[in-house]
Amino acid sequence: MKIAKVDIIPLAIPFEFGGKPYGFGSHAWRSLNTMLVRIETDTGIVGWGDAFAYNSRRAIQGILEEMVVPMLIGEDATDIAGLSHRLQKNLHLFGRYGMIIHAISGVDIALWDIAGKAAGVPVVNLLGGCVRDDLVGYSSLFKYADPDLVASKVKSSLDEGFGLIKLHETGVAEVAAARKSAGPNVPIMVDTNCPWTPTEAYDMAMKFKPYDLLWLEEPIFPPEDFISLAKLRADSGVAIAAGENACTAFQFREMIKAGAVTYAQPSVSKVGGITEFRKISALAALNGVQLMPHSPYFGPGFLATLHLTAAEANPGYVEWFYLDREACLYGDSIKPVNGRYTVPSGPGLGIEPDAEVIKDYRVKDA
Ligand code: SMN
Ligand code: MG
Repeated sequence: MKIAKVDIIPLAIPFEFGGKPYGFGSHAWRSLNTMLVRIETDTGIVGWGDAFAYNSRRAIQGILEEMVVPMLIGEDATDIAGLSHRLQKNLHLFGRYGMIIHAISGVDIALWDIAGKAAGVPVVNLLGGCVRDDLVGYSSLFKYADPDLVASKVKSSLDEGFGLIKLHETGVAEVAAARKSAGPNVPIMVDTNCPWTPTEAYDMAMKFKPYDLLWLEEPIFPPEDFISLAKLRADSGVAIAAGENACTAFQFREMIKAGAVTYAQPSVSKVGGITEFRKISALAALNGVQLMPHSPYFGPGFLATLHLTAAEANPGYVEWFYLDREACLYGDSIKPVNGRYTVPSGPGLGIEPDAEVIKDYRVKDA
């Protein structure tokens, strides 16, 4: 079964979150960028993947179209590990940790979708797991930098049935407001996106202590300063989560070896796809580290995360980005019910993307 055709399809789906727009990169995020990778085989099977693209749409599209796709045509679609290895090896000069691996992630996810479809089973079955309906989700709030808004989003998340909440805040007042709104028993996580020096991070970890966080996420810049993260974790006694900015199992090996994390957060659309994610899963299990997948996505990468998590002996909590999207590739079918997800049971990733949504939200300038 050979790869016959590859299409790179950029989507931008507007969203609302009820706060002041912000984002990493050159402009505030007002739409969810999804870089779809559609791979078709010579037997007519179509697989879908996506590469991380939130504020890097044109760059990731360029990498895929100019550097990756030409290497795929005519390759054996069933040789997923081999292909991933060859792409990584051939492109290593252009950066091991970043957009090259994000691009390869999209290809890898699509190939796993094809593998499941060729076998007639959901990807979770290929990974040794089962279709299930009890994966626990958490509500991942956007950044509001406003205690009242944070309190109200915590409340609406709980009203919708979520049992755990993650904030994207750096202020003590916002964290305090969330705890007050949630009450003492709801686990709260705080994601800071790498703002602080090690000393500042320690100071903030101490200030957050009274609010009893399940984890503090990415408190230190740069994210690969695993030694400082490990020291913070040991000195503060606070559980640390990180990993969404790490790529490949090799970087997770360093992170885990350093003792940097209580929770490792591989992002399937960034780490190198399902192939690398599985290696990270094994590494984490061998070292007593709990996986907590990073998945603020609504495309194939999100489905891949459900399949991967359902194949874990101790599944982590699956992130649900708490915002209102104008449309979704999979309609409402992936939305958690009472804070829980069902793993799609169809072959491959289990659900096909909606052709109308692709037509309506395809970026025309690309
Ligand atoms: C995050 C990162 C990138 C895009 C959206 C959200 C955030 C998370 O760090 O963990 O959800
Ligand atoms: Mg994060």
